Amino acid sequence: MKIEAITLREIHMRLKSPFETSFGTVQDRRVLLVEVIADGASGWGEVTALETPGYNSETTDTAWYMISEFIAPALINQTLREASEFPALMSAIRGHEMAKSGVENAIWDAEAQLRGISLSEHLGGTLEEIPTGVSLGIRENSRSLIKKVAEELRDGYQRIKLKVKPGKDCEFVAAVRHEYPDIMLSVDANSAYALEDAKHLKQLDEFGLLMIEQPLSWDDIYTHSKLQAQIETAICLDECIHNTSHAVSAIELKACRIINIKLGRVSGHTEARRMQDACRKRDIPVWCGGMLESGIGRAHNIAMSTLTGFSLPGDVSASQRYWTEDIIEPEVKVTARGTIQVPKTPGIGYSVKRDRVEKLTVRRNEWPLA
Ligand code: OSB
Ligand code: MG
Repeated sequence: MKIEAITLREIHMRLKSPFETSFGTVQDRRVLLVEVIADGASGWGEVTALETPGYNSETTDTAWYMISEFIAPALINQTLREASEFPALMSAIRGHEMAKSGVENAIWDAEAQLRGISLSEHLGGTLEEIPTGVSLGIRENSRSLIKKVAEELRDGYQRIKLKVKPGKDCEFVAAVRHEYPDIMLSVDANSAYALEDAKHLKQLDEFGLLMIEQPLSWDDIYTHSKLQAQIETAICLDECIHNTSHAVSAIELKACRIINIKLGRVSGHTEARRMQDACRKRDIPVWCGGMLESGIGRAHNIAMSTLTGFSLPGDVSASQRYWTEDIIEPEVKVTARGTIQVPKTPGIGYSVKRDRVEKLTVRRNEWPLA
């Protein structure tokens, strides 16, 4: 596969409503899209970095810089035997997983199209529909949260995840659990607590949560092992896990019992596939996390979620939950039983609305350089 052209663009999209986490609130998304032309096929990828470095150290602007200065120049005109060779080609560039992932995933899309198969099949996925859940931002009070949970359950979602932070945690969880004693429920703290909060977090044990996601520091696996020893609720790691070696370390340290895999955080499909396999062999369930993606990132998440390690519902929900109009067609829809049907057409299986992308574009870089 010869990499003949690369286009990097920034598009602006406004979320239907603000999304609040323990590290801040986002509504106006600055999303980077990558289009790669390989042997004449056009593949698309999305960089899932946020606008600010509150989730991880990358941002829209650091990814723009890394792709423009290092990743695209190292890739253009190269010939790859397979998309899975991309990480080796980028091994001289440390970190910047989300920047790399946006580019690598575009190559996977192009490669699946060249083979005439869906990206899901190309990755080795087997599920024809994937179970899905939702992630609910922090709310003003538990009454409005319960109302939101009711809507999502009505739409069929199989698992509800509540964002929490100190001062907006146990009381909110207790209220939702009281209203819905039997739903699959979890919480996500995005690193808002410290080990000293162990006693406080232990109060969550009585609510029968599926998991508590990333309670402690974004870059500290070891301290999570100390917390996991003190609470019954399963810890799920998100922010801490950037590659399979991190995942194996966390499992062996007993720092978590579940892992969230995000394509961007782990640098793309090649590493995500390796990670889910390593977790499956160790009986650690994984699920697909979300980063408020546009349809392109969402389509990649759906394809990845068809791999056998993904045994829990992910944060992959309908386009309409986020956007008044998505940039792909058809938009991502969720069935009444809380699943997404996996497309069977070649590549990511959704078509990119080029006109709409063009309208939303605020800047662009192209290779080969003119
Ligand atoms: O921690 O999973 C997270 C959104 C932005 C940053 C981090 C996270 C999230 C979500 C939303 O939980 C997932 C989604 O619906 O895309
Ligand atoms: Mg998370």
